[in-house]
This record gives sequence, structure tokens and C-alpha cells, in this order.
Amino acid sequence: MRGTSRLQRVVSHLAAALLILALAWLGPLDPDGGGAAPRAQDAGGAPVHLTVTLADISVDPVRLEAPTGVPIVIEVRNAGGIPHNLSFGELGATPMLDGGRSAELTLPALEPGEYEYVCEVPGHADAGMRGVLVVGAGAGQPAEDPEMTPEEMAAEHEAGVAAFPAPTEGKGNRPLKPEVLQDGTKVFELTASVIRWQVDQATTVEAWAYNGMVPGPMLRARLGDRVRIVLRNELPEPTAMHLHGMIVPNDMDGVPGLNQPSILPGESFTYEFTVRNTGSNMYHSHFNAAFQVPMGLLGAFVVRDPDDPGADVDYTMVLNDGPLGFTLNGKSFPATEPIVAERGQVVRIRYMNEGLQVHPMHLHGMPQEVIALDGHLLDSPYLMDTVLVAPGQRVDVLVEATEPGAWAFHCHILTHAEGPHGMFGMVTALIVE
Ligand SMILES: [Cu+2]
Repeated sequence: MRGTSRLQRVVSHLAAALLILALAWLGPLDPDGGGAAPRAQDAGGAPVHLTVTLADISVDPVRLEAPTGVPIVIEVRNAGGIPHNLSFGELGATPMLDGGRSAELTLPALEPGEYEYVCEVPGHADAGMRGVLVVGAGAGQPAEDPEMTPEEMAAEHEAGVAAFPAPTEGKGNRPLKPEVLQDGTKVFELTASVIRWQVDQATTVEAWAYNGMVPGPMLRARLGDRVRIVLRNELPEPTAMHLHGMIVPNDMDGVPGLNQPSILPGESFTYEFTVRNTGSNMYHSHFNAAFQVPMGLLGAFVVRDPDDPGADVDYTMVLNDGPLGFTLNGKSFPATEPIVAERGQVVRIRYMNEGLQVHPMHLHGMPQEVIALDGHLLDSPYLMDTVLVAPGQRVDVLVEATEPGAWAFHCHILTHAEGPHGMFGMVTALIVE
């Protein structure tokens, strides 16, 4: 405007400058940032907000940045279908999150440095569920390559194999000898309780178990046997047991509300029936099963078929995935158990999948002859090298141990078996001597 004085123009420039300063002092208008990762010089007391998304089997992002001197609040969402968590070790961790669940994790103000985060489900970090939080000086710098050298990768992989079979506390699937009553009834006593369970050399976790082992004890009976199973509940929640694959009277089928009352903590329930069918069957919890079964409340119930071809080595392999990790008979490689046979022997493997995912089980070196599905012998067995076992299924195979050597034997969903740090999870070996 023509009448605007020089003084007025100076004042208006000053006001604009003050407004810009005030806005800068207030900080970014979007507290979640959304743009560039926060830098060290942003530190001013207010917490930094970050987001991590978990999936099956990954974390996104694998690198976070934060300034020093301020609390760090991380919104963690599990976008996967199975439980995961996010842990910074001693600094803090979210609880286990079911698929679709979220949690907020607040870390204290941290010194400059790099802090690793992982999913604590055994095997998931090895499968790639890990990342690094860079605090302070490193933040904002291009990521230096966190990868191992080729020599380090080879050494880690080979060290895992050298440790196999790594000794651990506890062994599942041990046969339970029944008490045989005067009338011939076979009585099995099972107690469900919370235990500590060693999955591999480095990992001991809480498990829910029958008779203190994962899988629960192996039950065996013959066709026509009278069987009584007394189940005592020492868990902090109700339970019940389903005899999966067994033909039993309706009130012995184990579904609370449908066939029986829930077995409350401190209570017992007796399952009694006459064995009417044969095969590789199972027993497992049928209460809060999405939690109780993956936590370990599962076991094998085997009834021999009179027409069964038999084998020199008879091995039951229970597959599981969930809070105990990817396991074969409750253990993760290299703590899994090798199957050992002499050259020329016939090995029978009874796969039983008690997990929440399918597992295609692949044996190197020799084909697998599928002879039974879900406990039923096949009229026409067939050969495969990769046998898909769905949740709830049992598949019986025979392997002719013709080829000497130690042969890898693993789930072929490779995120269940092998990662940058070597083999883990659902891996074992068939050793032909
Ligand atoms: Cu698998």
C-alpha cells in the first residue's frame, strides 16, 4: 500500500519471523512424524512415537531410529495369524499378541547405540523376526550393512550342525505304562500342569504339559482293550481332552458343554471306552485349544492294526508351531532327535500335526512311502519325497534305509527350518549306519 511506512514494513517482517520461530519451537504439527525418522537433535523430552508391524514371519521395519534422551513409545501390531511379540530383552517387551492384536511398548530414554529387537517365540528371530533400533549418533545416517560376512554365516550354519543333537532337559513322547486292573482295564493317569520346557540349548519357555513333558506321554493299546484315562487338571484354567481319531462313546469325546462339563482347576475327569479302531491317533486339549494345544497339551495314542506291515524302527514325530516355536516332538533344531537306522532296515514315521499350520515334511536321499492317512491303512500306498501334513492330520510313511549317511529331514516351509543364522526349528536327520 502506498501509505505503508518503512517502520510498518519492518514490524510486519518481524512478526512473520516471530511466527516462524514460534512454530519451530512448538515442533512438528504431526507428532507421529510420518516423514523422516527422528534425529538425535530433536531430543527435547517429549516421547518419540514409532510403529512396528509383525507378520508370519517378519517384522517391519527392520531398522528404527530414535533420538537420545527421550522415552520411545512403540506401537506394535501383529498383522500375522499366529502369536508374536516384540522384545528388546531387558529393556522391555510386549506380551504375546494373537493375530490382529496390538500393544504399546514404552522404552526409557536410551544412551546412543544399537538395540536389537526380536520376536521371542522360539525360532522366529532366527527365521528373520529381528531388527535394530538405532539411538542417537547413528540415527539419520545411512544404515551400515548389518549383515554378517560370508565366513561368519558359514561358521554359524556349521556350528548349528556340529551341535546336533544338542542335549536339553526333558524328553516328550515317552511311553506311559498303564496300570492293568484285574478285569483287564488299562488305566492311564494324566496330569495337566504348567511347566518350564527347554526347546533348544538357548531357549527355555513356559509350556502346558501332560505329565511334565511335551508331547505328552505316548499311550498305546490294542483293539478291544478297555481303556480308562484319568485326567487331573492342575492348570490355572479349565481344560478337557479330546481323543482325536479314536471312535469313542459320545460322552467321552471331550468337548465341554457338548459331551462333558469343563474340568475346572483342581478337578479330574475320567475317560473310559473300549478301543474300536486302530492307527496313529492323538489326544489333545479341547478347551481354549488355540492356546492350550500349541502350548503343549497334546500327545500320541497308537493302536496297532493287525494288518499293519510293521517296521524295524517305529518313530512318532509330532509337529507343532506356536508359542514353543517350530518343533518336532517339542524340540527345535539342533536339539531335535535324529532317527537312527541300520542300512537295509525299514523305518516307519508317524507324523502327527498338532500345530496351527501345514508342514510339508521332506526327507533327503530316500523316498517316503505313504501307507496310512489319519490312522487308516491305504489299499494302494504311494511314494513321495515331501509329505504335507495338515493340522489334525496323521500320515504314516515307511522309508527303506538304503542310502548310508546323515540325511537332512525337515519341514519345507523354509521359514520353519533355515535362515541366515543356519538351520533351526523343524529340522532333524535320518542317520543310516
Ligand atoms: Cu513347517
